[in-house]
Amino acid sequence: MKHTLSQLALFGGAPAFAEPLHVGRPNIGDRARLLERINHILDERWLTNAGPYVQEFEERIARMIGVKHCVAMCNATVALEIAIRALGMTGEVVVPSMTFVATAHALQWQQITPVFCDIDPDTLTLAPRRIEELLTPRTTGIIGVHLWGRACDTDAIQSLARRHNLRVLYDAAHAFASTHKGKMVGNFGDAEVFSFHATKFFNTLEGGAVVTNDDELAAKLRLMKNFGFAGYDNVVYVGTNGKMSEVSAAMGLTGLESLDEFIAVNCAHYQQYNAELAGVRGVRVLPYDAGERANYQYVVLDIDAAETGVTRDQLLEMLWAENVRARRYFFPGVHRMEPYRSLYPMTHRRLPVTENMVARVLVLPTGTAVSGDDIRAICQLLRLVTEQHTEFARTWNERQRAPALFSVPV
Ligand code: T4K
Repeated sequence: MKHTLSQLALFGGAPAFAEPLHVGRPNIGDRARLLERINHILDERWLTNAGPYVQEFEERIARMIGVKHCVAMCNATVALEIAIRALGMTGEVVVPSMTFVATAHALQWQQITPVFCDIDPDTLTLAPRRIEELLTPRTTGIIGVHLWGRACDTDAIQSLARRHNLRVLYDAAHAFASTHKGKMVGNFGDAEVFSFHATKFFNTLEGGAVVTNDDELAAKLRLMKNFGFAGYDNVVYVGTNGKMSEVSAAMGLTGLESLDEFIAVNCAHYQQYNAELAGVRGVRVLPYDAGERANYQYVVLDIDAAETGVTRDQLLEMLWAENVRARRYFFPGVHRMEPYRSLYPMTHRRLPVTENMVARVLVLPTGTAVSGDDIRAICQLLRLVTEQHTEFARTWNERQRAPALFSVPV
């Protein structure tokens, strides 16, 4: 535990952690059970192409979510691309900029214009009243992102979509196993996409899925993720290769057996962060809706620099020096990344809430690789710096004039 500013690694002290503490450290389920499944895959010599584990995985997910169809894929980015195409989205699609770049890339990759829409300051998801003013005759759909597991305003988006005859897809990469309005996420819009990437609280190494209650759409998705094959030698669509492998499905089936445990650990960590940071001025842990079931996979701080006396980026740099690899998801906003900032250079003008939030958020490590002691030490660092912010700022400025001991590789 550090109690004085001179102990900070930024100012010459030893880092609080000997090894880097990551935000996206994977949760690993029962290793013996996983290896047993992998051995079975090798024994059977059935490695991919809708093998038995993928089928079982899809059935398990569909049952758990309460949807008619789960189509497992190789990752969520390809799943988004395929869902966008299967839904017939073309022209322009409204999407938030406060998201991982993959949401917009999945559109641009298919020559569809992502029309960036601002977010609601409370939910940080698409602001429905901002969507309407962006609609043009070329608009064919809306992609909402359930950011950090908090669901979009699905009612407002649905009624807007109905009025304007638009398709609705949700990027639910962060919201697996969460509920919204008492229903499992996966049941909203025309379809929803999950990510099971290594950094998600539940992973299939790489992986993703599209879930839907639409039979016709599901059939199309299945064809499209398998080159458009409707049977041997019979291709009926232009398709791609979006298939999940058997090893990924084995990882998924094994992880599902520990899902409740992963969520319980995330929830305990989230509560500990909340308790330890209570009373730290200008630092707010973004809340989860207590009335819903959440996966608690992201611990996101909202830093009000006017209150803390230090900026989000100063806190980030301080933490990295201590070997805490906190992240600024999703700085600087997709609209400020290429190719979007060159293609649509004025977009930032209509995204004031997004522009404000990307400068304030800080995502902290959680998951089964993080301990209660780790969290206590991280919170103590934040408390120390914010309580002594005047002295911190003075030492920081002196350090700026001296050769840097450490800098965040951004
Ligand atoms: N939509 C949304 C809203 C998303 O957030 C994402 C992905 C997608 C769509 C697309 O889903 P996928 O196509 O990936 O299924 C990471 C993940 O790669 C990405 O999946 C995720 N969102 C995003 C939020 O985070 P990076 O560029 O930050 O990854 P990276 O390599 O910096 O890893 C993050 C941290 O995790 C590092 O501190 C290291 C640690 N890590 C990472 C890996 C891969 C580990 O400890 N072990 C590992 O195996 O994007």
